[in-house]
Amino acid sequence: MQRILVVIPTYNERGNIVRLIEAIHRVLPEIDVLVVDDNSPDGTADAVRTIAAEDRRVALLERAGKMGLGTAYCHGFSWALERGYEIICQMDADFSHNPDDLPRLIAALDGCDVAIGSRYVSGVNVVNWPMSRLLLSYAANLYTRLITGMPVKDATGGFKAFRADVLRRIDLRAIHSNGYAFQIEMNFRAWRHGARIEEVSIVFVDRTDGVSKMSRSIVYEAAWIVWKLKLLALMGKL
Ligand SMILES: Nc1nc2c(ncn2[C@@H]2O[C@H](COP(=O)(O)OP(=O)(O)O)[C@@H](O)[C@H]2O)c(=O)[nH]1
Ligand SMILES: [Mg+2]
Repeated sequence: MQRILVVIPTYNERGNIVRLIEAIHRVLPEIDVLVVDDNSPDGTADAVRTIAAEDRRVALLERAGKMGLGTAYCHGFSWALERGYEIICQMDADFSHNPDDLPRLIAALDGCDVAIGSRYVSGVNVVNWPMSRLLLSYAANLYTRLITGMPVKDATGGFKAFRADVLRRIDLRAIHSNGYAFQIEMNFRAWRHGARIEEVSIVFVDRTDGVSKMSRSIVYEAAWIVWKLKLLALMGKL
């Protein structure tokens, strides 16, 4: 049995996180869960701490304040590597990513190094997003593919599974991006390191509890990161 960890970043997810951890363990009882919370004002960390005190499969990493999704993941990934996990998954706390899809994502790693839960591998599998947000996401992915040449249809999604080796090869301390840019950067760096990437079809459902932390600056950051990555690659620095 491989040691598997799911990393979940949280900011004000009190209405979701406990139910999500329970749902994950209903599907995969042997999996461990790490929540990386940025001192959420709604007390998300308190809720997780209560579970972690009784359940050895659950751990909490607390940071002093909202420092962004990307660095939260990098902290979580480093934590996982230090503890010898062999497979590291990532997912949002808001049920946009269905825990029932985790087994398929993990199973895909039998034939690849990074498994990406993909909304666009078979048509468009997004439920309850406003058309404007869907178009933005779809266009962002076209743009990313065009500029970087990376053969990934859903490069901005946040539901993924990595073999630990891939994360070990990536310099996590060099990553400063957040939001969509972070997802693109991780895929790009893994791809440049020769990782085999596979997309697994998933359905993404918009959150029903809590609010999105999506902002204009996250979009600008993603638009810029593809050029930065391409330039770094051309200069032989990636
Ligand atoms: N630790 C941490 N988690 C964050 C931060 N920003 C967003 N998240 C979490 O990242 C996940 C995705 O964020 P979300 O707002 O749902 O983005 P969206 O799905 O693109 O609208 C959720 O689990 C959030 O709680 C942050 O600054 N720090
Ligand atoms: Mg969300």
